[in-house]
Amino acid sequence: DELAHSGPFYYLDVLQPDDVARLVEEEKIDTIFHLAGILSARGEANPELAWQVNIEGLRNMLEVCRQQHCSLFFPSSIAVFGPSTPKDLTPQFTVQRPNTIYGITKLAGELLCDYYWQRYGVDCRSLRYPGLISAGTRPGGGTTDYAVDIFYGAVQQGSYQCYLRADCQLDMMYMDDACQAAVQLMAAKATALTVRNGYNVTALSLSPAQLGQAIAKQIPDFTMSYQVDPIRQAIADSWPDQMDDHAARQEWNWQPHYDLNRLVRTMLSKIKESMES
Ligand code: VAH
Repeated sequence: DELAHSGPFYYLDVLQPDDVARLVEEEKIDTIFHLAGILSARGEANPELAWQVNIEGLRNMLEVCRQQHCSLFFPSSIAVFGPSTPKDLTPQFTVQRPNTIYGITKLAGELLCDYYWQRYGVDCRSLRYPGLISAGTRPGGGTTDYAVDIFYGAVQQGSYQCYLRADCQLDMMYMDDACQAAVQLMAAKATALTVRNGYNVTALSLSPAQLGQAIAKQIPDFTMSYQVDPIRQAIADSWPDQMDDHAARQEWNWQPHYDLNRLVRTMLSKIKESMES
């Protein structure tokens, strides 16, 4: 509701480029943060939809940006890496053979953005996000969603049953850091950037057990149990344990501000607040 009343608000379908182009012209948009996408677990359940929204939707945005000289922010993901990618300190440039339709669409999206930059000079910029943790909206269809749902379980039931293994290490980031990184990247001098397909960015490398222990420090009676979902576990196992994001830190001063304890305290207080209102 807050977002809807924070400025002009329109419903758009990213698969209807003419509507997008008309709005860009009417509202004199100069930068598009293109966040519409089908996430990993939901994509595996509906690959056709994931391809349509994630690729056709992106291509439509790139065409609008090319024709109307807008800049484009494209959210890539750790999902662009696959089982053959080095898992520890995953390099900025390395093997990318994702085996999920979501990862394939994000990798193709990165290459499409790079192409529009090289071929047409469209100012495309992108971040390879880790799992994002936010109290603003409930997650939908991601593999890293456990890292959000666990907080609701902790506040509402004092317990959480996790669908990933206790030791499943994944990169994570609090949403405020994710938004800050996107705005900072789009504000950076173009001459400072050497990467146009997607910067590695991360804040925390976390397992469900580590997250549960940090929550238990704030809610002593909190308990965790595990019921592994083989589909989402297989997706998570194909992703890095921890990315190397030194390129982002060096080229445009990326720096997370939420460590694990601050993230846990903030999430618990925001969720308790939303329950009371
Ligand atoms: C997902 N949260 O789980 C998304 C993300 C790092 C994964 O792209 O699908």
